[in-house]
Amino acid sequence: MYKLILGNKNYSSWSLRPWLVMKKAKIEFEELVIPLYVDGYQQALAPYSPSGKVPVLISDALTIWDSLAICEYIAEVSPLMWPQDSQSRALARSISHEMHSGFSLIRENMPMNCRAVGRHVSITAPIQQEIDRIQSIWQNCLEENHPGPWLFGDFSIADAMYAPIVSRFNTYGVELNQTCSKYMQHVLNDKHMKQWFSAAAEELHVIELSEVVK
Ligand SMILES: N[C@@H](CCC(=O)N[C@@H](CS)C(=O)NCC(=O)O)C(=O)O
Repeated sequence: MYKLILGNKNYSSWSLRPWLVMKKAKIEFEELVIPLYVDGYQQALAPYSPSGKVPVLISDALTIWDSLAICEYIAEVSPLMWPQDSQSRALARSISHEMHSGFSLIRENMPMNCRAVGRHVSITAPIQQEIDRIQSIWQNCLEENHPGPWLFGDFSIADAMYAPIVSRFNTYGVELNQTCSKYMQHVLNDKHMKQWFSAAAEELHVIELSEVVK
């Protein structure tokens, strides 16, 4: 049995990614949510997480940390989680790694806050550049893999990597072109995303830093 250690569903964007991949791969797992940035959270994480961060996947003697490493492990168990064609797979990996290692301004200035809508932050030119880059990534994938509905036709890890961005764009009312808005709506209406959002809405913890509007 797998056990996935997560942060608050409302705020933990890294946790959402492997959770969604495991749901789509139809893998059964137990969840443990450890509320972050409350007294004692580091001690609560310590027995599970070698890095002191979430997410972590535990299976018997195996411990895997870091969102993308967990997604890659799931793709070994369930190969349909990456596109089947090698060129598409390479592109899906490129955009997933670009997400994993980049977009620091969006991350910093537009924290994921699943239950919040109608929030506003000032979109500086460098933030807009990151938004434009994401829009162009989505646009290229969606045109290439028309009619979708996911970035590569069927769901892949790339969609999971960008799912928290969809949530952020929804929270902060980021306007996108028609193709990308349609993709956003598809992700927001996905049954597993809705499950995550419902659980996030029921959480009581508030991380003040993620509630600040700049
Ligand atoms: N590169 C890591 C980032 C993990 C990460 O930063 N997780 C945050 C929550 S979203 C965390 O555990 N924060 C707690 C802390 O830094 O003390 C991944 O992809 O999993």
